[in-house]
Order: sequence, then C-alpha cells, then structure tokens
Amino acid sequence: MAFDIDMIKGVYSQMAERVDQARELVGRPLTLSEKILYSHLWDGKSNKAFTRGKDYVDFAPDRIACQDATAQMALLQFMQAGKPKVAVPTTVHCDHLIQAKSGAVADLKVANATSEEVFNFLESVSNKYGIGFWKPGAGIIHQVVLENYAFPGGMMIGTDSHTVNAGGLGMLAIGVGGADAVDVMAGMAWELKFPKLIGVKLTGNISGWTSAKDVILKVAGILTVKGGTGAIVEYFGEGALNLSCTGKGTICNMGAEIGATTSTFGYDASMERYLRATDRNDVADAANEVKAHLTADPEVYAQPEKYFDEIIEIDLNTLKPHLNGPFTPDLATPVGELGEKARANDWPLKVDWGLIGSCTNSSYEDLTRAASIAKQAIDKKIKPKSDFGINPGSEQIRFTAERDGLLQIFEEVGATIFTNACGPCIGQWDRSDLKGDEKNTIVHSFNRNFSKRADGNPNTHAFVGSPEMVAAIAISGRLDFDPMNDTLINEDGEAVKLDMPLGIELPVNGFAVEDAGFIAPDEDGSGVSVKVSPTSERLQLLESFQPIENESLAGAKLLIKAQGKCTTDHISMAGPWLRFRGHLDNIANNTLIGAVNAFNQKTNFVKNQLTGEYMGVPDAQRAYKAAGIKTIVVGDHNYGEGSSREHAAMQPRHLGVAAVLVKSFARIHETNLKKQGMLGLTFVNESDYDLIKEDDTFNFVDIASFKAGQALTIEIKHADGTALTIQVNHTYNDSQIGWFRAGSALNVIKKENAA
Ligand code: MIC
Ligand code: SF4
Repeated sequence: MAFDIDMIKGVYSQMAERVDQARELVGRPLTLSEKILYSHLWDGKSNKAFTRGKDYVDFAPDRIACQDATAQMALLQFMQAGKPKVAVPTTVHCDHLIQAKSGAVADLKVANATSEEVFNFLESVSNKYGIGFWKPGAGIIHQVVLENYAFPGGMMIGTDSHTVNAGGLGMLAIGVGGADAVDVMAGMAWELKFPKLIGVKLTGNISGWTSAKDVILKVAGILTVKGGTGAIVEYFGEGALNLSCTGKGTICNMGAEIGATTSTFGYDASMERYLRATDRNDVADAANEVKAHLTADPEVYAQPEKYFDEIIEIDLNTLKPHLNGPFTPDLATPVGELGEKARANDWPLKVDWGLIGSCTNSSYEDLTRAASIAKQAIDKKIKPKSDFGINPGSEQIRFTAERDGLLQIFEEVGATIFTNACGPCIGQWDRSDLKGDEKNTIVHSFNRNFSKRADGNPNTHAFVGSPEMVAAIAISGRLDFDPMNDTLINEDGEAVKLDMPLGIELPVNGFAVEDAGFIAPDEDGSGVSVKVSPTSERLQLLESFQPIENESLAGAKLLIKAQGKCTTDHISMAGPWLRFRGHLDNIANNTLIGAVNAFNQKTNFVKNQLTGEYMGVPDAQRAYKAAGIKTIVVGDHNYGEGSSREHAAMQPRHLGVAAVLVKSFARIHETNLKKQGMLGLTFVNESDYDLIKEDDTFNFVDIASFKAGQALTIEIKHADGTALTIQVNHTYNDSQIGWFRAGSALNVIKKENAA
C-alpha cells in the first residue's frame, strides 16, 4: 500500500471538477501542466485565467521532501514558526552527508559516526513534527520519492533542485529553498509565478546505445542552462509513451540543468507498471479512474504550437548518445565527435573514473543497462582501464540488484559499490588516485559537472552521459571511444566490439528489500525534545534577521563583482562544507569563495575597501559587517544557477550583504534572496555591469518608495569622485516587499503566529 493514500484519493476526487472549471475559465483545451496547476490552487478555484510568466499564484502542494543538507536549515526555520506539526505530508532523507571512499558498509559507518549529531537532530525534529524520516543508507531522496511518494497529477515541492525528478511519474514536482518549504509546512500557501510552457514532442523510438538520458542531454544542448527558466517542460508524443517511468524521471531530473521550473509527462502505461511494481496498486487503480485528467487534452498534443509558448521536436530514431561537458551540463557533443573536440580543447583523453549513480540515473533499469556492458567486459576478456564507482539509488534497488546478480557483475570488473547516497555527485568523494590538482577526466551518469563539484579539483574535466555509456567509456578508458563503431583489444590481443546495452525495465521477480530505512514519526510528537548544543560546530539555532533599513543602505560598498558563471556551488560550495549546513555562522566562511573576481580573475581575492588590502571574500565581508557597512554583490547572467540551497542567500544575508545586482537570476535563488529579506535586482541595461568599478560605493536613491512593478535607481560613486545613476529592475510583488520590510518571510510568519 502507498503512503498517504487518502491524501492522493482526495486530490483525485476533486480533480474532475477543478479541471473542468479551469478549462472553462481558460476557454480552450488544457495541457497537463495547466491541469495540475489549476487543480492545486490555494483558493481551490480561480475566477480568472492566469497569465503565464506574469501572475504570481498561490498554490497548495500535496507534499514536501527535504534532504539532509537542506533540511537542517529548513527545519531550523520551521522550529521558529511556532507550529506543533507539519501541515502536509513531509519526509526527510539522509543522503548528502555520506562520503564515498572504500565502499558502502565502511563508508556508512564512518558517516553515521561523523554526522551523528546532525542525523540525530534530523531524526528527532522529524519525530517531533510528524515528518517521515529516511535514515542514512535508505537512498537518494529523489529515487526514494519516486519509489514511494510521487503520484500522477500531484504537486509537490522539495528542498532540492532535483525534486523535479518526480515528473517521471506525472507530477509537478518543484525544487524550492527551505523557507518556501517552511511556508507549506506551516500551513500556508506556496507562491509561484505562473510558469510558461515548453512542449517537447518526442517522435520515433529510443533504441540501441541511445537512452532517456540522451534526450535531456540533447535538450540541454538546445536550451542551454538558462533556456528553461520560468517554464515547465511537458514531454509528449509516441516516443514519450515508449520510455520507462524511471527513464522519464531521468529526463525530468536533469530539467533542473536548463533552469526549468519542472518537467513532466502524461500518465501512461509505463507509470502504471512502475506504480504496480513498487507496491502501489492502490495508486495505479485510483489514477486509472481519473486518467483523462492526468494527461493533456487530446487537442493539445495534436496541435501543440497552439498551446505551448515554445515547441521542440526530437526524433528519437535519429538521436545519438551524447556526452555533455566539461564544466557545464549544456555543452552537448555526440559521442563519436568528442575525440576531435577534446583534442582541439586539450581535454585529457584518458579517463580515470566512470561513476554510475546520482538521483538522475540510479534506477534498477539503469543498473541493468550498465551491467549489460560491464558483463561483456568479463565475457569478452576486456580489462577495464578506468576505475568504476556505483551508487545505487535506494536500498530497495540495491537489495534487488544484489539478489539479481547485478552488483556482482560490477564488482567483477573492479567497481566499488558505494552507499545508496549522493556521494561523488556532491563532492562527497575521498578520491585517492590523485596527489594534487592534476588535470584529468572523469565520466559520470550524474546531472551536474560544474568545476570542482565531484572531487574539489578545478582541473577535473567531468562529462555527463548515460550509465551504459559511462560503463563503455570506463572500460575503454578513453574519452574518444565510440562503442558503436570502435573496437577494443582484449586480453587475447583480439579486437572486440561491445554489443549494445540491454536493460530490464523492472525486476522480473519484483523488488525486494529487508530494511528500506524508513522511520515513521510518533503520532503525538509534542513530548519529543530537540536538542542543539550551544557549542556545536555543526548546528546553530537561528536568530531572526533584522530588517535592512533604508538608511543603512546609504554608502553600501561593493563586495565582489563576480564574472561569468556563478552557480550556487560558487556561492556556497558543497563537498567539505556540507558539514556546516546546519550552522549558519560557520558555513558563512565559504561565502562566494568560488566566484571569480572580475577585477583580477581570481577566486576568493577581493579588495577590502576599508583598508585597500586584498583578502578572502568572507574576511572582507566580515570587516564591512564589523564596521556596520552594508555591501552589494554584482553578478553576471543566470546568477545562482544550480542548487536550491538557501545558504547561498542566508550566508550573505547573515554577513551583512544587502543586495545582489546581476544581469539575470536563476529562479530558486532569486526567491531565496527575497525570502531572506534581501534585495535581488537586475540591471535594466545589462551593459551597466561594465560600469561598476572595484572601489565603488552605492546609494539606493529611491528605496523608500520600493514598489511592485517599478524600477529602482542606484547612484554609483566611483573612487575618483565621479558618480552616475543606473536603473535596476526587480520582480518583487507587494507581499515580497513585505518580507524585505520585515527582515525575512519567516519574520512575517512569526508575527502572524504571535498575533
Ligand atoms: C545539488 O545537487 O547541488 C544538491 C546538493 O542536491 C542541491 C541541494 C543542496 O545544495 O543541498 C540541489 O540540487 O538543490
Ligand atoms: Fe544528490 Fe547529486 Fe541528486 Fe543533488 S544531484 S540530490 S547531490 S544525487
């Protein structure tokens, strides 16, 4: 039986009426995305059709998922909200804090010891507030959600950008910062700008070496890392019907890499098979009863150009396998062409590691496809040239894969089976084969490959591919290997070719597991006490942020003008810093240390305007804070791309940064800044970015009349005494301006609760 089946049935029982009403209101057939959005309105029903890309709308998500690295801050905030229990079903998953080193058993033991305090905190907060707890080793949040909680036509939010993975089961699942999750946990509405809609029509069929992953690698190449911003991507067409449910999950998962709000697919037979295989006949039966509402109206897919803002068509018959990278997930290259590109760019051709796993590609089917390649290495006597690491997606997948002999195949080719966790995908990797920051290449089946992400080494060139392609490349040990055309020399000196991968969609003998790793909360958690030691270096109770007063903004200094890509990994690095995710003051010591200073092209080396000295960004910022001076951060396009981590907003806020002024923002990060009571602003004229100098001082001339829909004016004073004014845009609505005035969105909730 599924978790929370009554809630799911409740959603379905209202669906027909709400969808019909919405269709009438909008006056035309509806996409699936619109059906889900309109059936999850906070007010139940709207009296107007919303304008995509413009109207802010209040929604009522059905559930929430949090992972350990973001849950700490989310729950520390929730504890301040003054509520006895979470208002909607919520789960916490321990997956980010487990380092991959020697293998699952040993690594999990180490993690349980080193992060004991954090896991205990999360378990007790979960128990107290009625939150389901998935302990370390249970699996990666998004695989566990797909296996247990996702349901067609539902809406969920999660404090992780890859929450979108649940689109594989026909949900609208959206990544948010912890403060957004706190709103919903506290029983309030969740606000989102009504998204635009991108339709992706998949024609033909996937076959041979091409996989679901290649669909999104291709889409990322087309749309780039910001092409999906503010939009939901809805996939449809014959090709969509022929993809497995977990394959659809892979495609939706990596939609985070194009900045999409989320991605989804209409309910179909693959989803039904998956629901039944994961012990949720009840959900499948209930979904079958409202089937017509769980996909778009037929007119929409027949003439998509009439209903979507943008259409992309991909012919799966001709789609080639891709490898994307290095350093950005949208640099897409068909496998056969990578050698030439690598030689031209001086990317190392020798591949040191092939890593299979992450929430994107760690399903049972993924493991079978990769294992079918690894098995050939054994049968055809090819000795793998690269090291292999595997992170299964969940304990259920691991247990079943072990029973079915898949893990043994990987072990036979020398793979290390790491914990069912994020591991190297988030820099939780004790990589022992390098001595320093040597230039090297790795291939992996993950979703992100930003600089330093997997191993902290800026010279690691990481390429993203499907699990089976990663297996083939790892066996060959070369980035220019094309398994469709090239041969390998085996131990007998013969030239052999790898046959195409063969996958098994769902385990023939069903899934099995002994201990899935779930701990249900107490019915009544009011007696549970949550302890945070005042001397802890990993957890720190939060104090409310003080509002940024208009006067305090006068004479703000430039902290850093960041150049080029500035992702959340640059603003608040993960890897070794994950350990401080529950301690704001400690983690603040990594603030913006990865951002490139536009004035000297160095990282973590900025001018402290008070002394003229150059120093680390957090040090300079702490000096301004001590002097009571506010600062501003200037950035380029798609600032804050990547993760949902609100630390990237809370840390600058904690340290006294008042405003972030950029050419454009990634959605989640922009909201996070607003939630924490900061100013997130964009240049009206992008070229004004070039006017900003290292010694600049800023005055927010008209901040006292900060209003929705009205640009603000900033006076920039250069050190030579000259000054100029520029216009900056913002997207704050009235209630968001209220957050700024109150110091944070949480301060507003607190005030309301106290009233
Ligand atoms: C990531 O993949 O970058 C993470 C780590 O899962 C993040 C969340 C985090 O920073 O904790 C995400 O994608 O939101
Ligand atoms: Fe974990 Fe990587 Fe997925 Fe983020 S992308 S949730 S770090 S596996």
